[in-house]
Amino acid sequence: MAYQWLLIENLDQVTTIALNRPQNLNALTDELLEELQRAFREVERDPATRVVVLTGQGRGFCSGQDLKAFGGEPGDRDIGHHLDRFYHPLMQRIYRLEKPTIAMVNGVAAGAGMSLALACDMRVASSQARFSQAFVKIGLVPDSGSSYFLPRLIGESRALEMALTGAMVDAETALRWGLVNRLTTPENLVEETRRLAHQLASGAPLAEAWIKREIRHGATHPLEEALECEKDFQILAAATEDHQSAVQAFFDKTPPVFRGR
Ligand code: LHQ
Repeated sequence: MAYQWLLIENLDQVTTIALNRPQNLNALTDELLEELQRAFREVERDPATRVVVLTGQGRGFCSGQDLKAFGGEPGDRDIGHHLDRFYHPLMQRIYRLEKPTIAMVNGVAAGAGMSLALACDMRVASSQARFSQAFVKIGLVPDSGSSYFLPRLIGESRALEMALTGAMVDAETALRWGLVNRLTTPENLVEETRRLAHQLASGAPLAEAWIKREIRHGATHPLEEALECEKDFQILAAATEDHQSAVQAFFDKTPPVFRGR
C-alpha cells in the first residue's frame, strides 16, 4: 500500500524512510504515526532491507507531535490513550528492530521527534541538526521513550538539563555529548550516512541482530548476566554458516560474504 506522509526508497539493501510533512518540520499526526508503524513493520519483514535510515524531508528532522492536530481542551484529550496507541508500539518497534537503524538528522529534532532519533541505533547529524526536549516548554514531561534513551546516551545530568530547560542543543554539542555518532556538513549528510549504512548492510545480519540484543541487555544487567547472555548469543553465532565462511575468507585473504545463515 502506498504512503501519503512518508517517502520510502530502497537502494542497495538500505531502506530510507523520510517523514514528509516539510511545511511544519514533519510534525507527527495520527496518520503519519500509523504509516510509520506500517513502514517499520514492512522493513522488518522485507528481505531486501538490511539497514533502515530514518530522516525528514525539508529543513527539519521532526518537530514532534503536531500540536495543531492534537488540539481541543486539555480535559477532552486522552493523552494516555494517544501515547499507548500511536507512540509506544512505534518506539518499541524501532528500538527492537532486528536490523540496524540510523537516524539521519538533517535539521531540528524536538519533543517526540527527538525521541524518534533516539530510538534508532545510531545518529548521523548535519551541522544544521539541533535537538530539544521541547516538552517542558509546553508544560509537559518527556515521553515516547526520551526518559529511557536520553540518560543512557548522555548521562543523567545532561539529560536532566535538556529535559528541565527544553534548551536547543546544537550539533557540535550533540557530538561532544555522544548524542550523535557522526557530524558532517549538510552537503555530505546523505553520503556519510550511506557509507555507514552500506558498511552495516554488508555485515553479518544474524550477528548484527544478536549484537543489538546483547548490547541492550548488557547496558541494564549485572556482569554475571551479561556474560551468560554473551555466551548464549556466541553459541548461536558460532554455529552460523556466516561465521564458518568468514573465517575461511580470512585465511583465504578474500572479503567475507554474509548470507544470513
Ligand atoms: C509545528 C510544530 C508542531 C505543529 C513546528 N506542530 N506545527 C505526545 C503526545 C501527545 C501530545 C503532546 O505531545 C507529545 C509529544 C511531543 O512531541 S510534545 C512536543 C511537541 N513539539 C513542540 O513543542 C515543538 C514545537 N515547535 C517548535 O518549538 C519550533 O517549531 C521548532 C523549535 C521545532 C523549530 O523552530 P523554527 O525553526 O523557528 O521553525 P518554526 O517554529 O517557524 O516552524 C515552522 C512551521 O512549522 C511553523 O508553521 P508556520 O505555518 O508558522 O510556518 C510552525 O507552526 C510549524 N510547526 N512545530 N510540533
